[in-house]
Amino acid sequence: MLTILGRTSSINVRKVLWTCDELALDYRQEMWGHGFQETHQPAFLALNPNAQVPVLRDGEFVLWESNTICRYLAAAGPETTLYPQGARARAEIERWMDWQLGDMNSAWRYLFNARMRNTPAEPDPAQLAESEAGWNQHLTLLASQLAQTGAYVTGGTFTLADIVLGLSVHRWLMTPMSHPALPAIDRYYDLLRERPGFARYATQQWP
Ligand SMILES: N[C@@H](CCC(=O)N[C@@H](CS)C(=O)NCC(=O)O)C(=O)O
Repeated sequence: MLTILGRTSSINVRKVLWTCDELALDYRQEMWGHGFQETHQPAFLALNPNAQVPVLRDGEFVLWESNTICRYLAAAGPETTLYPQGARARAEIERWMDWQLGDMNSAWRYLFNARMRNTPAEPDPAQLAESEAGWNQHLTLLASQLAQTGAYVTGGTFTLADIVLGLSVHRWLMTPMSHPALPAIDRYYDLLRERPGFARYATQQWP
């Protein structure tokens, strides 16, 4: 039995939960992280020295980093369209997943934390403007990719890249800031809304 350690309110935990739903995997969940069990306890640090959620346990095997966990889950079972075999097909999906984690996340952090978490309580206007511009620039780039594919991030098929970027798009739309008109993002959002996993892990509120 798989165990997912992490609170459902975390966007990175939701990626993993949504992936499990798409793959119809059984799992048990332990609530760790802000508002739940404290991740700086030795028992948790032994699993993830970063003190962050999510963590996956698959028997003796322990894994942290949300996007890596999603890829592991999809690669460990029979082949699916979420993460098809083949170096190039996988690289296209992985590129967008890496971009989400390594690039887009850095852009939104200051603005999101200030507006949604009140940290810092008195944000610096220049840093807010920089974060907003950077976040919008990433969404504009994503929109131009979606305009080319006409559907999902890597083409006509829903993949792991859409799980991680779908949650990011939802966060962008829900954050109070200026949003440039990006019809390809609106169309993408409508497409994602048809999926039960999106309704469950993006639009539904979790404690
Ligand atoms: N790069 C890591 C980032 C994980 C991360 O930032 N987790 C946050 C929640 S989204 C966390 O553990 N926060 C501390 C807490 O909830 O106690 C990943 O993608 O798994």
